[in-house]
Amino acid sequence: MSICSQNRKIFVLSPNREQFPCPVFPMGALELFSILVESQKDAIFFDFCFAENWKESFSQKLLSFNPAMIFISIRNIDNEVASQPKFYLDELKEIVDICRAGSSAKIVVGGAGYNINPQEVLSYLKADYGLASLSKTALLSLIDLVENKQKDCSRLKKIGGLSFFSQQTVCSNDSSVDWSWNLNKNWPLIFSNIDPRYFSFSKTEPHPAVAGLKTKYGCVCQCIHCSIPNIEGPCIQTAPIDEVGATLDLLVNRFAMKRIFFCDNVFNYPYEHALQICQEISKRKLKFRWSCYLHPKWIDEQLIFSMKQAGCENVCIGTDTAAPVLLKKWRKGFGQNDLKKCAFLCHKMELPVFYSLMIGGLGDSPEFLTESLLFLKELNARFIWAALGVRIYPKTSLASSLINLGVLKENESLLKPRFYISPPVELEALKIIREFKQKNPEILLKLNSGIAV
Ligand code: B12
Ligand code: SF4
Repeated sequence: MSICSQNRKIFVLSPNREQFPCPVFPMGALELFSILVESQKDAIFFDFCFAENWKESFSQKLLSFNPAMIFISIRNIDNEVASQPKFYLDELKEIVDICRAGSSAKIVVGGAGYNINPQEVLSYLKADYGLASLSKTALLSLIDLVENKQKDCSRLKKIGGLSFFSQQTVCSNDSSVDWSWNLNKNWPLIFSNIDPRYFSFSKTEPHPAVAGLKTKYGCVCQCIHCSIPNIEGPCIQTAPIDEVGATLDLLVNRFAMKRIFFCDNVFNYPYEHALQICQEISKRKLKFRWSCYLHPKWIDEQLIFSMKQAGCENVCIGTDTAAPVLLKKWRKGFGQNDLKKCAFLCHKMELPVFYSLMIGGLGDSPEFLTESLLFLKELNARFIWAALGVRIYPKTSLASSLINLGVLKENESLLKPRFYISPPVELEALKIIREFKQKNPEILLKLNSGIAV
């Protein structure tokens, strides 16, 4: 067979069907798709989110397109809810099985969920390859090897961040991941391939669609439980301000988006970047409402004022705890004074704050939980979202501490969700929360567990 007549079609799949708390744009998968289209690849995109009878419709599409390679974007492994855990990889396994039954395509997995635990995800799904980043060089090298049917291990080992099977064990080029994210994206192509149902915002819907937009990758904080350094790498990379402005313009003026969530892990770091985004929104006179994750450390009156001016309607603070001992132990990078200053400025600018608590983390106690709740009350908090139990992620300080304490075994699998809840809190948490709610009915306190309080 001549090289020209080879099948070079590529399928890009976004299997995320989770609708809670809202359907989220398959941004990562579409970014991958757009890199392939720009590189002259014959690619098509399939989104499972709103697909009815997804198994049949996908099987049919697979047969008619007959791809040589299938890329699967894995956003979530599980829902991080201890009392009602959902594990998404079994459905993904079904998708892989359908791909195997209906084609001889090579299957490549990647995405945030994949990066949390690359080797285990690859083994579980029995895909052919996993890629830790969206490096164009790595992507195109892999496609080239597959298209030319090269199975040479030494060539596979040269592809940064690639995991693959060699003699039935997973080999990983972990040390050579290229963490340079594509910050200049082909947004018109990405957005024009998004299912219009993501855009159909309605106030009456319980979980309205909100456009997600990421303006930076990475996080400089080192919270002990967090998986982000494994997902996005060790450095902060920011998108150029005019690029962010032009994308927002497109979302607001061409796609009529009324609400946007900045998906950055921390919106206000680097501080200057956040400030410039607000100024860019105001300069372009873009009218939309938005929200973000705010870190209480890097704020001042000018930033909060500019955020409000630019249409910010509320901010989410991943407080986790407000007890000083735990703020330090969990390496939150801020203290009670930062929280106070942040609450004061947001209150002054009439910017509602959503606080989130992580109940039952390492060293938590009924006293610390009470201390946190009373401190948030002192800050005039009106919305508190509390997670009961902490999802233990691999390669985190929390996991290492739990191994040292004998709670986890060395090398114990954390692929299927494992949660930690410190024993004294487990017994008391609901009682403390119910009492607090009763005494403070003006505070909307919700638990992620689905348990009514
Ligand atoms: C913002 C955010 C939210 C927002 C989303 C707002 C919105 N409208 O978009 C909200 C608050 C709604 C949310 C909800 C949830 N989230 Co969330 N979220 C995030 C966050 C911080 C950013 C996600 C994002 O937008 N990324 C931007 C896009 C561009 O990146 P991406 O899709 O990951 O793709 C990149 C790469 O991964 C790669 N890539 C993607 N696909 C592929 C495929 C291949 C083959 C390759 C090579 C590369 C590749 O390319 C992209 C590079 O630009 C991440 C943490 C993080 N930093 O990733 C958590 C994260 C994804 N969320 C997580 C979870 C658990 C949830 C919820 C289940 C929580 C809950 N119980 O409600 C829900 C699920 C919602 C849903 N419908 O799926 C977890 C998933 C981990 C896990 N345990 O599975 C994460 C990783 C946070 C964490 N704990 O570490 N989330
Ligand atoms: S600030 Fe958020 S993203 Fe950064 S390490 Fe802490 S929990 Fe993770």
